[in-house]
Amino acid sequence: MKAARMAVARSGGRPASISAALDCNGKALDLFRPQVMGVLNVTPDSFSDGGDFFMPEKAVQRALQMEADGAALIDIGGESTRPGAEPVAEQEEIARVVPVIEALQSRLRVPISIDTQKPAVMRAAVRAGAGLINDVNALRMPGALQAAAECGVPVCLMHMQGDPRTMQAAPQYGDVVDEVKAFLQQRIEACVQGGIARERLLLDPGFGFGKTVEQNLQLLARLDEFSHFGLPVVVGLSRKSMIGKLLGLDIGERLPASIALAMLAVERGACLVRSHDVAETWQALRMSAVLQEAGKPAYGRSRFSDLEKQDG
Ligand code: 7PM
Repeated sequence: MKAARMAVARSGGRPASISAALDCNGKALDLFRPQVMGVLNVTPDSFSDGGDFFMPEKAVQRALQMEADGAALIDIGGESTRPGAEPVAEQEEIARVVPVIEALQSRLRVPISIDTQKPAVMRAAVRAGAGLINDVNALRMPGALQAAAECGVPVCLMHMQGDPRTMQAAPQYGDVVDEVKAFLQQRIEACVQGGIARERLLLDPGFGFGKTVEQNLQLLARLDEFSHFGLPVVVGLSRKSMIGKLLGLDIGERLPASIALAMLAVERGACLVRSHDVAETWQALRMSAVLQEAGKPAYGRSRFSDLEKQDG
């Protein structure tokens, strides 16, 4: 499947939405309706799973469960990007992710994304079967853009101000939405210049990566503006600290607000939602898809007959 795609449709005053299937190293990522990207941390220090899934076999079981729960993509990360986190050595990161990708590649129908900033990890992961590069650093590490171009898989470009060690110290912007858009525009241009087709790019405003709560809220309130690039918009809001700060909730208490934020993002044009809680998030997004479909002329509905059949 070539990246023949992209009907950017405007309907009924809603933000532009993307209709596309992306070729991820031979596996299709269906973006015809909002989808869930399931988070699989393979770090010993991961904030949300306490390292429970650091054992390869546990990680494999968790990924298969996420696929069964409705994930369209499994995002594997071997380096914590937690604010204040120390970088992980390249060989250590490869040793964490590659065995898990190799074990999963033939057992998963859905593609795997590799959450990394490092060119050597990108190459090793894609060789092992990963089908998408999810880089919170938007391919700014030396050699990363060339590595991604040579890997030939789609790339999610995320905005981050500063680096994970220091980014939450004192984030500063003029207009945060305008600056994040300008950054992504520059990165799109750098990618196209470097041999990555525009059609292979996805965009993410990077909630929580060098942003205050107020700046995160601005980005979500105006998320529809990111659809104007005509590329799929990805969001990661699951369990993030803005929920804790706004509502006074600990990490284990943030699922309802995470689902609400996922829905609000989809309403504003997001088509891929990164989540730790796949079953719950997918249930919510399916309702969004059903309602979206109900607003279309009757002849356009057949595509969603499978959604109706899953009832029960
Ligand atoms: C601590 C704080 C640990 C935050 C991990 C995180 C995103 C991502 C992450 C995102 C994309 C998390 C984050 N967040 N990739 N990777 N977008 N594309 O909440 O927002 O898992 S790490």
